[in-house]
Amino acid sequence: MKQCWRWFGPEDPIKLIDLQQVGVEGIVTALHDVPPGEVWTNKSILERKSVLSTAGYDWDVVESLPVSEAIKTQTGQMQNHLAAYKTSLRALAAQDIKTVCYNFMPILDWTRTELRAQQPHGGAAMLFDLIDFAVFDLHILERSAGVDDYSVAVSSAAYVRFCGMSDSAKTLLKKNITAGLPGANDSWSVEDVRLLLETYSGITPQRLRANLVDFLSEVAPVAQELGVRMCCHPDDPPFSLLGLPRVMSTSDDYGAVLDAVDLPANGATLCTGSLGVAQSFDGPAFVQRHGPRIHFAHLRNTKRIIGSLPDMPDFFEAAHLEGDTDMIGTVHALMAEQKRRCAEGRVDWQIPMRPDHGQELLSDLGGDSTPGYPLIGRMRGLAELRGVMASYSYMQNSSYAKSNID
Ligand code: DNO
Repeated sequence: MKQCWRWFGPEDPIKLIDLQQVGVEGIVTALHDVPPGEVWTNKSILERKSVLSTAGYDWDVVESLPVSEAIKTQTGQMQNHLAAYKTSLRALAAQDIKTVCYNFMPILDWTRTELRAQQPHGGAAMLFDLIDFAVFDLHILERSAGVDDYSVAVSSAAYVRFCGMSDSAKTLLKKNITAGLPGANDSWSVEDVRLLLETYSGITPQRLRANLVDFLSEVAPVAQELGVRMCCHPDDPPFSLLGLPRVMSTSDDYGAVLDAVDLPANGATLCTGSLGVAQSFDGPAFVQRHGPRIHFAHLRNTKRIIGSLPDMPDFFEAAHLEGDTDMIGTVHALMAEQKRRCAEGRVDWQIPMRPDHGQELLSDLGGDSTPGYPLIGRMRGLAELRGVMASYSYMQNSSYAKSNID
């Protein structure tokens, strides 16, 4: 797989040129300053491309070309936003940038309650705790329908925790949860979040899925013609929060959406960290089922916390080879998929991957990296994943392995 790295653009505290030392082969980035629904111009794409090429890199994957809320809810400026989306795809394809990731999560992108939870080894990791989340939902946001979404045990524990929380702890919790909102650097007020939630009243999961299929029916044929591979990122975490619908949480969700618009351009981003929070997730089986349509892989591991609820588990972001996901099996399955594509003569045989997220380790601690995206933690993740890939190739190709290793 092509060993890529997410870089947030010139504002990223990690310098592109340093990534050569990390062994990074390709870059995943986006024009984060362009609001969803607006066109990515040729000029801005070219500018970013030339910054990358000065450091010796191609722009391998766009993550993300965001889908606006108007498209997700089919309201307001939807038609203009769809037109802008297609224009941006054409501009990207004209620069030979052909892999485009997006997600269809309402309002929230990823959600965690702690961004830097101390780990026994001294580093820090992102974490989701349902009771903290319920404190935010029931007592900070005061969402009235929230009471129906939690068991009595969770609601009571949330009440007790809220009563014992200092004002600064409440502010930090709000900040951590809203870090996954669009434009996360702005400060979101509780009122802003309430207004956003209202835009989804009456949108059931069935309706949201239909809206996703409508979006793909419009856009995937254009992508197909341009040779662009679109790849939908799963819900993170893979269950409903704040009463919002979620429709890309399981392998079956992917099956339904990939079948509904049956074009190679309508593909998947396999994010093992997001999907892997669900107990039912089976990484190698996901690759076996959807392999030809996986255009991008986010390799990350999570560990469910023992004793938490099976359907809405607490979890933390584990080291890449240490969580609940069978990472080695998943990487092997992806490598086998590449081999299959080569045999088929597919030009896009190589799957771009990136070490998704990383724990904060050593000199990452106390630094200013984007939550989940520290240098050393991701470098450790990439090094471990590279080892798995290298040993797979070795076992496949070396004559020594063939004759001496069972
Ligand atoms: C979290 C990421 C997500 C993902 C987008 C894709 O760190 O995996 O933000 O990039 O949801 O659209």
